[in-house]
Amino acid sequence: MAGDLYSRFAQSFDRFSGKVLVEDGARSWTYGEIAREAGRLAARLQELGVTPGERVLVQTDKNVETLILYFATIRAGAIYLPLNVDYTESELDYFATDATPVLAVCRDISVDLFGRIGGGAMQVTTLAQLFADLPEAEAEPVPRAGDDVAAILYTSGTTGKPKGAMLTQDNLASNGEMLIDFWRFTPEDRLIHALPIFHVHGLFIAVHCVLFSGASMVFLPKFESARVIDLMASSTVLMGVPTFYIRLLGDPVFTQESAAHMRLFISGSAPLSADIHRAFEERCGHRVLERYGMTETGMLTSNPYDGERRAGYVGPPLPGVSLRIAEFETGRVLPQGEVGIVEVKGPNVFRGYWQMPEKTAAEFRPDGYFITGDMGLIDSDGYVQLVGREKDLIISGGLNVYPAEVEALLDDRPDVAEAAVIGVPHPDFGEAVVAVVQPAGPFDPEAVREALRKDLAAFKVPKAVLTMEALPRNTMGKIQKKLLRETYAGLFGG
Ligand code: MLC
Ligand code: AMP
Repeated sequence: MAGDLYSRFAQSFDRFSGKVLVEDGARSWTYGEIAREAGRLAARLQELGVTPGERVLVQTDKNVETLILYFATIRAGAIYLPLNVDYTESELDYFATDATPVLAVCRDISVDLFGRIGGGAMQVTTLAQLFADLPEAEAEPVPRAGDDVAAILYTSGTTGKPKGAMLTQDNLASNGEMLIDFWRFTPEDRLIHALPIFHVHGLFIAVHCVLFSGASMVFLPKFESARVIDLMASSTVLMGVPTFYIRLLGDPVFTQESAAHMRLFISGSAPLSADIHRAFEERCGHRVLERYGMTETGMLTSNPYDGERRAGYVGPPLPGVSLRIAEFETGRVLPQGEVGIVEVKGPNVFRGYWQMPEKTAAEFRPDGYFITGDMGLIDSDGYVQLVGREKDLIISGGLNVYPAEVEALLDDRPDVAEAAVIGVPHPDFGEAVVAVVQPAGPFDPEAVREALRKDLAAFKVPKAVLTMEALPRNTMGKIQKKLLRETYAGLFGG
């Protein structure tokens, strides 16, 4: 197995040197050009004191320079730490303080903010500054061991603060290598890249499938259905979250003809409803290939390329992934067909949470299986069906929101006696974040939403804040979130 991630990058950079790797609206870059820029940028990172194992924090817009920065960071042997551009100052301060990066690369408008956070210990720069007068001489790739950390991606938790998932060189290299075979990527492919590049899906899954196979991609700043439909005539693959497919179906311009040149539509990061799956096939003749993964593990299961792509199922475990269903409380492995917690093991499973050995230990079974927090079953054909989550988590448009984080901010307010944050069905985002509040006096829901915006990224801010005289509780005094979810299921039209 590849082991060292940059060696795997370099293999493609050399082999496909003259071929286009990426294009945006303005220009295209060949594999060779990207490799050369990554080599020069790695030299710049070294000039700035970035040494192997140091963290490079990145909060920039989606563009090709950021992609080169990712390659350069790996080439320099450092750890890439990408962050959602939506994060607020308090969220960023936590990440910077926890990860102690040596360098932060941010947008021009955030330079002052970055100077204030993380104890002021890191150097702060922008893409423009980094790329100005790059050294001519490229840095030599720094060799790394397979279990050295290549990237840290923060995921929140049901309790407490976000945790930095440490993904190793081999986690990323092995998952990418397996996927290009499984999904049949070739140098003839052209991927429509409309996902953000601060998550596993857009950064590792999409980019590595293209890079490892010698394919090319069109980098879009964000998903816009009209642009995506336009590009289908000259592209072959779209990778996205269910909201992409919902929005394509909402666009009457999208027809069988629009999709005639495409070979594959992949969906993941959130459940794709069987209805959307069927409606998509009816509209354009393609059966979406749904797969399942996590930040901590990369890709875990996938519907088959050739066999039956079953609506409402995430498919069998991918090659190299061991997946079992167990009883959550005891870890007892359950027989086929029974619903339990999904547990996984394989070369794709992360090394642990950054500086949180206890939290890491709590999420692995003694025999090394990682407890995903997802509930599911394996059917008689070996297909995995996810039926819910043990973890209290809302997935909105493919982005995770942990109710506990929003509830903590609400509960701190003097006008709130108690709050429960739930996910309710939403026609565009799949699930939407909703807060149900028991007020402690005069209460203005819009003012509350505005206040939350200061501390929370926009996607975490409840789309609705509702009030109740008293939150429903069970006999143990616990808030009955299930009942709340049922009560408000029709809030956004079901
Ligand atoms: C944006 N908003 C969202 C949102 N995205 N709200 C809830 N959920 C979301 N996902 C906010 C905006 O800030 C704005 O708020 C309002 O909602 C309307 O935004 P929009 O213009 O409609 O959103 P848009 O920019 O079009 O983005 C929607 C989206 C995007 C679905 C295209 O969120 C997206 O690309 N999601 C993909 C996320 C992803 O890559 N997940 C993979 C995680 S990895 P306001 O208040 O300003 O109006 C993983 C592992 C795996 O899960 O298995 O893949
Ligand atoms: P993240 O922490 O962003 O990596 O989110 C991972 C979670 O997304 C998983 O634990 C699942 O709950 C969910 N997820 C990913 N893919 C799918 C899918 N195809 N269907 C249902 N849930 C999914």
